[in-house]
Amino acid sequence: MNKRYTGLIEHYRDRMPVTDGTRVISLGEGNTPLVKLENIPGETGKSVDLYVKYEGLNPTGSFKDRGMTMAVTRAVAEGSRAIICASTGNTSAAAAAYAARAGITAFVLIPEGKIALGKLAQAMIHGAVVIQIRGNFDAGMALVKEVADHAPVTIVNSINPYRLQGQKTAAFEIVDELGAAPDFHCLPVGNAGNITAHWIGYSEYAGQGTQACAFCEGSCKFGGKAVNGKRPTMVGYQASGSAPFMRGGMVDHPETVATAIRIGHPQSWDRAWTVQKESGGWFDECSDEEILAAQKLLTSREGIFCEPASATSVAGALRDIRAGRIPEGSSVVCTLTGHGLKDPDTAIRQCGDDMLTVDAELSAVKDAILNNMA
Ligand code: AN7
Repeated sequence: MNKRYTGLIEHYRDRMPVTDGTRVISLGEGNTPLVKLENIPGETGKSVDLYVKYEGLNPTGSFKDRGMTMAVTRAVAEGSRAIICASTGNTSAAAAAYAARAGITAFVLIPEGKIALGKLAQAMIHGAVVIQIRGNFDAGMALVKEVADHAPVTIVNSINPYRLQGQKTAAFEIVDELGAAPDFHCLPVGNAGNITAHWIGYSEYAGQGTQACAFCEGSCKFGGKAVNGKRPTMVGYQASGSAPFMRGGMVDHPETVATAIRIGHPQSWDRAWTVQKESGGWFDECSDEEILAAQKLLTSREGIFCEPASATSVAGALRDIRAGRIPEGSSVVCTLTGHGLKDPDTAIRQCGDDMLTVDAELSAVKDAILNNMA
């Protein structure tokens, strides 16, 4: 039977916190491609099956749509007229779009001058009330938590537990496609909500509880039957200038070219350590140079354009594959959390003056071609 795909809540309805009458706020999010890399693995000199989950192909261009469809659906069901978030950019883009769809107001707090151009454009064009603060994401997050006690607004940052319930579906999709969880799942880590959500999803599909889940008391509250007992080793990579999980404590002045993960006070700190312990995984860090090199490698060798923060997962995974920490023969999934078009400035800056300008004449264009054949 031909059934239209109408988003992840409908697709995984029996595993989601909705009831029959719930009005679902969806833009058709989820169901993103799991692309097997063909050219990059060979460069490591090791044999691995390396996949990327291309979350940039969600409706607003990042994985945040998975959490936002669930959080906004619940906010509307509970009668909320306004949502609020602090954001490094992608959460604000998703909040703005889903609020527009629902007919409610989105307030977004963003760090002045530190969000990528595409994300700012999204928040503005969808009609969110954009509040730039003279401070970073962590300061914005603290303010959002405070102001929610003084105004009728629902917080849709990932401290809202429904966000992670939406985001857990990315793990379901991977198991549905591969038949079982991969050996390793690598993600970029900022607030650590997404690595937690993936572990919740893998655990639910494995028929196991996890202490990382706000709803889970030994077994999943929304869970249907177990699908496959295998769970992956979870690996989280941070940008070196914003790596509290490597420093063992909060970082007060985070810096990185990957502005999406310019976060020093992760909101899911305890949960992420639980994920690390339960899965037997680890955290590591990548320099800005490694992150940008991985972004360039994915675009130029595989045709896949992700934003810098997303490339952190591949930068880290390639290093751990080369070093053997991820052993040969493993299956590895790296989440590419956001689309490259989110941050055109950084992409163009990466390429320097890699452009030819010639006269509008046949001979000039012909020369440009013949002088530049691979
Ligand atoms: C592309 O938008 O926190 O570890 O405010 O946009 O779940 O925080 C973004 C986070 C990775 C980190 N990749 O995920 C926000 C925000 C991209 C992101 C992360 C973010 P978490």
